[in-house]
Amino acid sequence: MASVSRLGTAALRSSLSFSSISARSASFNAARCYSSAKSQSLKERFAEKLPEELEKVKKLRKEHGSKVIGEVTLDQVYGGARGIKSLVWEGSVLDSEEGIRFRGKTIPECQQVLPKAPGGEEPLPEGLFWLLLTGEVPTEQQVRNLSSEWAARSDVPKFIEELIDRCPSDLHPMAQFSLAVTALEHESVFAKAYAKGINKKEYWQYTFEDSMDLIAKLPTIASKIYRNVFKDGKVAPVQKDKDYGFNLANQLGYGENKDFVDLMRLYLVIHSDHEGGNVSAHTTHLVGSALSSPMLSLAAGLNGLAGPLHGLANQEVLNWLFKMKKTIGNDLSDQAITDYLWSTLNAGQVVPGYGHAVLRKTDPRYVSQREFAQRKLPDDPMFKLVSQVYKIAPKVLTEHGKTKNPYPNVDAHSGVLLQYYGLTEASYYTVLFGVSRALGVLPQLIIDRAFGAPIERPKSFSTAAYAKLVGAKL
Ligand code: CMX
Repeated sequence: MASVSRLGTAALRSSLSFSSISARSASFNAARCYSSAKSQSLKERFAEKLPEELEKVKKLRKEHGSKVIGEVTLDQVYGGARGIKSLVWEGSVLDSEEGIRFRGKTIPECQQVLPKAPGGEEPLPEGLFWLLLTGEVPTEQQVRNLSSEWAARSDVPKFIEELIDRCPSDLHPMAQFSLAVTALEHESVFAKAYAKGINKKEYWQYTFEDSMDLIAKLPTIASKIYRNVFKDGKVAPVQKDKDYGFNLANQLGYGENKDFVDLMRLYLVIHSDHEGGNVSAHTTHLVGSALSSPMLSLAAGLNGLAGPLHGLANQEVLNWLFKMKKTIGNDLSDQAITDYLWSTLNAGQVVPGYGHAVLRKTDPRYVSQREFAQRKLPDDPMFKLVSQVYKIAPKVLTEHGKTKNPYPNVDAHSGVLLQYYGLTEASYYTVLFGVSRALGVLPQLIIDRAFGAPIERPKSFSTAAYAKLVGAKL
């Protein structure tokens, strides 16, 4: 509802008494002027829908709040909480057979209905962000306005650039990324307003502003890290009339290549959200539940994404493929690949890019990247290698008999696409995943604050206490 949004803006303005906030008002005003275009802004649309969404939850809880929705076994408790229903995540739901749906839409459906850049073939991440936050497909105009708004908010404080400059080049890019996002706390309007004292009902509005600022600044921060560690340290300025995916590609240094720009758009869309239980999403949500700012919450999530069993797997996949190539040379025969897979498994290591905690089929995010490769780089030798592994690995992993899902996940494919376009530095890949993940976890953080989600606090027991609970003697 526009009136809620106006109220929020007024409340926001009245709280802008800190010097660091007022220094940013120019960027806020710039952002506001884009949303004053005829179509409703994202914040206005979210505010308008909010009372209805709150009412749905209230009704559901009033009528069914005491219903039992599952049981928990001791094995689940010791098994990483697999399958325990205990989180609310509005943006996406993951089906073990079908894969991810963003607000009910599959990846191919999103590719079809979300607005594209002029001349572009892939959906714009701006549209996905809108969809995740509101549940609605935005108009072309709304997406263009969002591109402009993010570009208008993109300036990165000088001290953040200096902080990145001071990092040793052998500090992992994900550690640099997390450090820079943490330091953006300095810009958090949520943290400043909270310190001053605000009504709970306004939390989401400050969370929204922080999330928009944060997302807007990520391409420059991510590119600064890339250019510092691997190139000449120089980063192109954000082009204010261009979309988010273009700017990320361009700031990395690959804006000239139209296909790479489109790949970035696709990449940002498909890596964004994978429901709430994965480490990066859950961590962001958990830390946010303590009312830590979006900056601190996202940074915590990024630290989880940096683990090799999660987002870092895309780096691991590429390194693993190169090691394989070194061992088997040009022999891509079924036998050579089978032998290499077994050598990995017999060494007690996981096959990176394969398996999933929820999925039991090939990840549709893998499929969309494979289809991109089939269209754009069908003869690339690394793509051929990835395809050959896809043919063999599920059989070997099934025979190995441990993993519940012998099929590839998103990380099994992303690296070879980036390699093809010249972005060969595998240790950087998870940073791109992190930029995308922000687009998925921040909408939920805004929703959490709008819904008044409480601080999260599941119950733990010691082994002795569990034994007592199940009537066992140890
Ligand atoms: N290679 C070898 N063994 C595997 C395996 C793989 N790719 N995937 C699972 N297993 C093993 C597990 O290590 C586990 O072994 P133990 O019983 O000895 O501990 C067993 O199979 C059962 O695991 P699971 O229930 O099938 O899988 P989990 O839910 O525990 O773990 C995941 C899921 C993704 C961590 C795991 O499949 C894995 O380590 N895959 C490789 C790393 C990877 O690709 N991660 C990226 C996931 C996507 C993302 O988050 O970005």
